[in-house]
Amino acid sequence: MSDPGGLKELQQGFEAAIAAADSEAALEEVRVRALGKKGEISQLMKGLGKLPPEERKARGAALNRLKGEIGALLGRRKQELRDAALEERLKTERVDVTLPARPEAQGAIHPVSHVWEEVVEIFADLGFSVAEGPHIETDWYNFEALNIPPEHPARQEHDTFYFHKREDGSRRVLRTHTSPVQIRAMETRPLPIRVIAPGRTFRCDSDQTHTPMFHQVEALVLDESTHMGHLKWTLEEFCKAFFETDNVKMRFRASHFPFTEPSMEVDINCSWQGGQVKVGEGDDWLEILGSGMVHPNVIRAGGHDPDKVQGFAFGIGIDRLAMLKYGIPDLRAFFESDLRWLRHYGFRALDVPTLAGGLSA
Ligand code: 2U9
Repeated sequence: MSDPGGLKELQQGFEAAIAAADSEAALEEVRVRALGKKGEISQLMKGLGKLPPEERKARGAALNRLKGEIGALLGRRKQELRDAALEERLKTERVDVTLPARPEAQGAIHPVSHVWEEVVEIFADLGFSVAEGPHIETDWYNFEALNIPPEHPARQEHDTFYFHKREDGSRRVLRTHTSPVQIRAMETRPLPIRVIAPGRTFRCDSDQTHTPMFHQVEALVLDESTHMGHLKWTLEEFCKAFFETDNVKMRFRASHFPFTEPSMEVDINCSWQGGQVKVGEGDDWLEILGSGMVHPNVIRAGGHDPDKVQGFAFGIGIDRLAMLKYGIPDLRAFFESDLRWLRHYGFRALDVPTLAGGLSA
């Protein structure tokens, strides 16, 4: 084939330069020299217009072919250089996945979060699902539906945080217990209902054993035939699993709550040695929760017929459970965000409680 205007030589020159380019930057220089706006091939193409028509066609076709071939070569070489660079990085940046975790990882899971997860794990195993609701509640969900009318003495005991009155005279509250969540579950879920509601609760109270924000888990079981035997069994299973002992003894004491009838407070046996409480041994008693059969008025408020359905409920303080299980003496330290405290009482991020792996392991 003829080589009008020495294109072959030009092509060979660029081919050599492409092959010799040992970095993407060097290759880019070659591309600019050949195909850039002022590059040699571009310049030749610009000169086509000055040629007589009979030469222009053949020359144009040859230049186009050259442009295509050089472009393809540049592309291939670019990929080669990239592959080689990646290969080099993979060789030098190898990670040894068997190395221990870096020592500077210092986060810790708060004991309340850990106990929260333990409790959820235990009740999930017993067939309960988790229900959630808003922290800001109406008077209806926080009080009225729970059989606590406006003048009821329990309103005082709840030390409620109130919001400003609205135009219609109503005022919202920060929920004083998680019970409104169960009312909402009764309104929306089909029977049988088996839910727990773990969450933050708020009361205007602060001393050695009370903080304005604290954590509760409450439970509700509702269907046509649930009775107090089911309640006792559920609580026994919970205590055995949570305190990781089969020996725990329970004592039910008659009590009073507006939302349950009959109502019982539950104590477990414990011993005190050197100021430390041990659950499941000894003859002392420790109150850990309140419970009862759901009051007919509450069943009605939740949209059900108390002549047809019945059930039980109970409430436990999560912060108190954490203190008992992990020997933490002062409740107020829970919410002071002191890193030294958290390092001492916190859990490692990978110690997720599971029943199979041991809850507190
Ligand atoms: C519905 C019906 C009944 C929830 C209950 C208790 C007893 C109770 C306290 C324990 C420790 C709160 O954190 S604590 O101070 N709770 O004693 N709670 S029965 O009863 C309900 C809730 C919702 C619809």
